[in-house]
Amino acid sequence: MTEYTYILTEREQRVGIVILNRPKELNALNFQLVSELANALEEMDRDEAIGCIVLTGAGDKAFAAGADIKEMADKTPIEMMGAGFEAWQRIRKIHTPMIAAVNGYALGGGCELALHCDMIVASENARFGQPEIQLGIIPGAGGTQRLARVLGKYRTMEMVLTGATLPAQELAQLGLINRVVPVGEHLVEAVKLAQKVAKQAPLAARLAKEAVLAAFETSLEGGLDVERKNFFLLFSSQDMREGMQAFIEKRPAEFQGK
Ligand code: CO8
Repeated sequence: MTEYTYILTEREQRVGIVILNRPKELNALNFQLVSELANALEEMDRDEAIGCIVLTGAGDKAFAAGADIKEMADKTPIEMMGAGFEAWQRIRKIHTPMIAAVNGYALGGGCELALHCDMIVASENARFGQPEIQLGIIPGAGGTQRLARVLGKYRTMEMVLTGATLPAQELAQLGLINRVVPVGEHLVEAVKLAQKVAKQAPLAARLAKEAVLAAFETSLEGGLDVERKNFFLLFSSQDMREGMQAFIEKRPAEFQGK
């Protein structure tokens, strides 16, 4: 795997792990880090041996405390649109299911990065928030939209308009987090969950992700179309034959990703 400056990559069986690695700066997302992250995720996305990706932050204080404020402070809109934004678009297009393993702060772009993932496992000490308003800006990587779709208008308004952070337990009750686990166990638990996803038929997992995301990105009619097409498409896969044959023969399925 490629060497990066601000991230680390690892592999546990069929699970790819990406670690944001600027712990002294609370893993603040500078442009190079986000670009490296997009590269690493795309590399894993192309790798047939990886069935699920876990994204986490180095150190014990933060998943990521947001975009790098020191780097952004003198940027123009054009610079933000180019170097700043393009990599986020690439992260949004990753097909492999992704799980955020969150410890400590997930703020601003850090919260938005967790929201780009398909599931979130958080330590008891995790706090999520969109404090951009305190800097005179607003969330720029989907926070207003993705939070509103999960939490609804009123709670999202409070987070975005006051910059207040919320603890993992509260957000779990509101449906934003899959599991809250004891401090320090976020990565282990996220990898366990990822292993369960990674042993499924890979094509089905990718097309299932695409179909569920369509619920947030299109109308009901559009989402049902995606589901239907993906459902029929899977009947052309060898894994579908294998999955059903294995059931009939009462044995575990051996999926090949074909
Ligand atoms: N950017 C740059 N440096 C940071 C950031 C950040 N977001 N967060 C922390 N750091 C640095 C601090 O400056 C400090 O460095 P130094 O030791 O050199 O002074 C180091 O990390 C440790 O931080 P603190 O001393 O502040 O640690 P505390 O435990 O006292 O506080 C907090 C922790 C509360 C998390 C605090 O660091 C904080 O408020 N950070 C900023 C949070 C924030 O406002 N995030 C939103 C940023 S804006 C954003 O994310 C927009 C996303 C747009 C995405 C789309 C782009 C196209």
